[in-house]
Amino acid sequence: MNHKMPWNLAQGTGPIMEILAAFFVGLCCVLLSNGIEVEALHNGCQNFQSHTVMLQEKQPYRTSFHFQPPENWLNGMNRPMWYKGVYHLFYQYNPYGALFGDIMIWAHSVSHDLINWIHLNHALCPTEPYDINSCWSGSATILPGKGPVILYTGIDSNHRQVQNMAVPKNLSDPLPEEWTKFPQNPIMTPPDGVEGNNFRDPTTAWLSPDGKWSVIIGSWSNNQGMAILYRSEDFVNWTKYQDPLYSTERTGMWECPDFYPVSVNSTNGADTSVLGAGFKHVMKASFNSHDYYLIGTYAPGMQKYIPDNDFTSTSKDLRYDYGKFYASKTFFDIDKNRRILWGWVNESDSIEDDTDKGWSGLQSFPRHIWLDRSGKQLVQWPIEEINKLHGKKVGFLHKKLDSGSVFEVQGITASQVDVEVVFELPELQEAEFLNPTGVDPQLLCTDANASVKGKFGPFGLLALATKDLTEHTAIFFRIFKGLKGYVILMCSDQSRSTLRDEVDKTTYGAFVDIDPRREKISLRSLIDHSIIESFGGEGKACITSRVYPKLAVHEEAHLVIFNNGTLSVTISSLNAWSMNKAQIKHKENFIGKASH
Ligand code: DQQ
Repeated sequence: MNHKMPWNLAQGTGPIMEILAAFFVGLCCVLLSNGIEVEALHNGCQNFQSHTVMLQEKQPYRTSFHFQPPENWLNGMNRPMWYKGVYHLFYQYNPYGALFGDIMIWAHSVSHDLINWIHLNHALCPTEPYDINSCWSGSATILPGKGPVILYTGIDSNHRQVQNMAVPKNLSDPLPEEWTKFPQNPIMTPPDGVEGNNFRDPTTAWLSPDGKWSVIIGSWSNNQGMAILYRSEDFVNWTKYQDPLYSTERTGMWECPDFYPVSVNSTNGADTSVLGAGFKHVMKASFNSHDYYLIGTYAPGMQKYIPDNDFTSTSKDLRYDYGKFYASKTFFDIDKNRRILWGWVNESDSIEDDTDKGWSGLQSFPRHIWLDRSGKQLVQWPIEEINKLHGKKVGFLHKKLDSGSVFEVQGITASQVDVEVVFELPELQEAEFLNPTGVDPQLLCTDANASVKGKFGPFGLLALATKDLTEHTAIFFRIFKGLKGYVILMCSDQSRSTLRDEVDKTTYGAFVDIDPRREKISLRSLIDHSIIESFGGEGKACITSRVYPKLAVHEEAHLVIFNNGTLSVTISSLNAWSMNKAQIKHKENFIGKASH
């Protein structure tokens, strides 16, 4: 059924942009001139304000430079965007408590630099039959020459997942804080064969060469995870395409899909609609608690995505992060010509402790993401703006780490630090043999934790460690000779991260696709009180963990380098920066610098 538009189309026909112009202008005018004041003047979020909790001063697990709301539960991201000189972060939020809630809303924060943030009023809250039971995830699309449109999943009065649309109430506002829901919502309802609880999380839309917009919705149907494709000429009336853009029997239900081009020969990003020989396409899906991705080719003529390699349901499948990282989204930062990835990093603590501390969930540090030169995987690296928070630096070059050595990196605030260490391995040929075929790196790291001696490794960092090392999180490498070259194993071992028992201490692991004969074995870790984000091989493998030391907090935390292998390794360089605290405040502190 075609939605009846409550406004006249712009004079002089054609095409899409005029229809869209009419949508924006018309929607605001109709709503305002019709005097639907509740809709026009409020977004209903005034009824969903949090009961402000005074969090205990100096909580040991609050972060200093990772984004988190002042209190309560945060989960998966809604697509971030850059608009009129300001970065916008929308996220899933329970305004009423520290656990996932029956009523979820879109919270909204803004930033000039992706580091310091201002919390604005909530953007979308359940008010209408089509979203009365929650406003779940979705994405923003910036319509060229027009402005942002949000597509989001509403949980309707029948508890069905439906897709809805919203636009800024005031398009001239450089910080669109109030969002107006489209009166004809929902614009998509679960199609035949798709259950009402398996139809969610619209992506940013892209414009195809035939002039139509496309968007995908995460789903599960006929035992297949899938990206259901919808197409539209006017961004208002959407038609389901006969086949999904991609589907597979080797995954669960797809949450928060993401689909975007990556350049084959540069680290630059590209707008979601970009096509051409110089680009591959990434398809990402969140399922089974992890964010998996494929690299492949998008054939817009056939409306098909053709991955270079399919999912396998094994540990060989590519993941953004091999630790705790879920429901992520990317966006194209047109200002700096890069694509940025953010993920939700959930707690590993007990429900009782989450409730007591009054909050749950963080955003990862924003990561610049691009296609590796090999074309086989993505690479991620903390955005350069992190330098703004760098405080005192310590560093050294060429230090030999004999077997059994342990030494402290002194002079930094070890509970909030950015550290990068590069290792050299003399006598590489001495490495033990490992046939990696069919080996799950996480199991390998679990079976041989940091206390188990090898030849080359374990060596690496002990983060958030007590002086006597009773508590520590070990992020380390083991190097093996493989069938063809070398095998680099990277582990994050949480088993001794805290003396507390009730915490999930799962160990994580990944193989890092580097050749130590030619490439550096490097490890960078962003350590921030209860989160450690680690980047191995200059961002080829990432592992994020949540840890809750009992003793190694604030000034009692230490950063230590260790080598528990029988062979010595050399640190070719180490640099560590104490991190300053990011400013994350409420909106009265925002000094608008947005451009019009
Ligand atoms: N969380 C949202 C859903 C999404 C899931 C609800 C991802 O839209 O599928 O808060 O964590």
